[in-house]
Amino acid sequence: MAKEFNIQEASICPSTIQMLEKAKKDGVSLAFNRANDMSVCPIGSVSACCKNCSMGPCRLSPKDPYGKQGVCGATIDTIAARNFARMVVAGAAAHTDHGMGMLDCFKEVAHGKVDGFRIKDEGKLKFVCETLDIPTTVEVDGEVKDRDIKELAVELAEELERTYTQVEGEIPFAKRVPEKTLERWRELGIVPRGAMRELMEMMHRTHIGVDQEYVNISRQFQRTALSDGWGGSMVATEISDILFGTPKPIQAYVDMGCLEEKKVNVVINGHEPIMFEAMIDSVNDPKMIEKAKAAGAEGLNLAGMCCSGAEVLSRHGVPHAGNFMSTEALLVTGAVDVMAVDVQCIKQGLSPVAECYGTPFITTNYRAHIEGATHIQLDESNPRECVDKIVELAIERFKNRSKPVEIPQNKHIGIHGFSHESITYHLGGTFRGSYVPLNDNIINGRIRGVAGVVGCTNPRVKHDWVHVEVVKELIKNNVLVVQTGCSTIATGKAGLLVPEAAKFAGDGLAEVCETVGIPPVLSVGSCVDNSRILIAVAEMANIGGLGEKISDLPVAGSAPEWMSEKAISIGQYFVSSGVYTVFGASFPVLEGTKFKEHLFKGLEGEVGATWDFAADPYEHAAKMIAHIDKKREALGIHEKKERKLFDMADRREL
Ligand code: NFS
Repeated sequence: MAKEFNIQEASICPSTIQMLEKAKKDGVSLAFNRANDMSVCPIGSVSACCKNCSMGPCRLSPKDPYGKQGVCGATIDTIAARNFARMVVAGAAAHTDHGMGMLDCFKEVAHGKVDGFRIKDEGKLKFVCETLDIPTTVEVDGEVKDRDIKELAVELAEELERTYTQVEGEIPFAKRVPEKTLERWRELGIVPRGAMRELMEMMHRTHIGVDQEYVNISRQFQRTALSDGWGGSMVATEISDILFGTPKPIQAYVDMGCLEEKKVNVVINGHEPIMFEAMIDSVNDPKMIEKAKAAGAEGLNLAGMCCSGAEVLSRHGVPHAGNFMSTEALLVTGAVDVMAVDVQCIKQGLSPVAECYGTPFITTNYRAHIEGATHIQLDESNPRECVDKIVELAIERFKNRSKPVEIPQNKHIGIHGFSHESITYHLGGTFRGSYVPLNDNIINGRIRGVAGVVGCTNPRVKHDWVHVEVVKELIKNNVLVVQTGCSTIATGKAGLLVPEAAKFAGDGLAEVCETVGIPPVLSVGSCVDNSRILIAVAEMANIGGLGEKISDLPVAGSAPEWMSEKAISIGQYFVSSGVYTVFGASFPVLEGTKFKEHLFKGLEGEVGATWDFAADPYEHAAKMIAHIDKKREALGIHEKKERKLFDMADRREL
């Protein structure tokens, strides 16, 4: 019999709760209800089963993990390490395929084959070229001239393609890894070659009868995860910046109150920015606005969800309607006139919910069809054709709205769009833009350390609550927080992304925030933009004063409500880069096994950082703070030193 479901305990998001109540009245079931009705498998949840061949599937006993082996003789450590490795592969593949898609689009743009897009940020193009030793100037008759932008773009695309395809040698962005960290990776043999090779080799090694020693398996899944963080994800971020503009701090709204009853509401959910960027053009096209008005609407209203939404929220300030666990709930408003999706984190459950509320549900990417959805393929050389059709369907639905509309009236302003470049500017000013002031404030103790809090939401925990409590604890203890994806939306709804949130911060962090005018929690974009956090920590290590390796820094990572395989890949590339990382919700490896011990302790001896786990948000934050303090002590900066804090006026004077 199904367990009773307590809606009030499911989330701290008032909009999501309101829509769960409405869904109940409407007789509609959402992922929250399905999670309540489905018990977690006690064997699968700790990775004590293997279905890699047909001699099984084999189930070991979580109570006595070494009491039994699989039919082939595989031990719990081999089985759990192989399962973990395959999670890394799936997550890394998602990010690298996304990055490769962006690169394909960039190549077409560079060769002038796409009408809809152009190189928007030439400065960023040059910057990326410079970091990869691609010359941006040329000497002609003794005179130094800038190289042609198109020529640079073609050369950069060719260089970045190695991130995926190269058979031997280090991926291009390995050049951005601090020297001492890179040296360690070389000693361990985990500097990634092309992602395709790493993913292929990892799948091979987890096949029945190949790699059956968990430490050796873990070397390859570290290499695979690094090919995501410093490879596929980083390419996705950098190319998106070049094509669509590098984010700068911008005010924008989050939450379901972004929907407007009298306008045609177009909602985009997914991950790649290409369709979303074309949609921005479409909803701003006077012809399309006219069509909406002719249908009786006041205009067109565009909102994002999940990571697609987080990316354009950061880049352009497009309102964001909710994170992963609010996607079905948003449809329950009856106000969504179309939901268009591309790839990743798109629940199949959206399809029947959309049908209940008469909302056209449109897939646009050949990789991701969904039963019950209408597929309109996006052609990158002419993206407007697809998105204009989607807007027309939305206008049609608006005209014939037959379901009652109930929009939760909640929306929250916040500052989004902190990129590595804008953090440099904000903390250092244009005149001496660098991470020196950040490092200085860490050394003098005003800022205790930096934490990246990222990742999904998950119906197995109280939605948004763990994110918000972890972040509040961190800032209260003077830890500056940087955020991406669903986590940013949770804290945005809690009002933590405004400078006034400094009142929740400890004295030192509050003073820095007030002086430079930033919130204590910085929103840096989508999940692939976790690469921005890697670039930031690399820069902190390179600037000096806080050790030489990333693992020397007083920093920590966290995914409090993770659920996807991408989160495991992200966690692993954070750890292998040298960032101690705590996961919440659950951890997919059995307690008391040698493999778990390796992830939680053994990796310290390899890469200087480990995984950790705490479901309780306060314990979770306490572990991160304790780690930051341990690093401060090792650096000899645990005693507070007074230093002059430079404000804008001081900087001008300088
Ligand atoms: Ni990332 Fe999880 Fe998905 Fe984005 Fe949200 S669920 S790992 S945060 S939308 S990718």
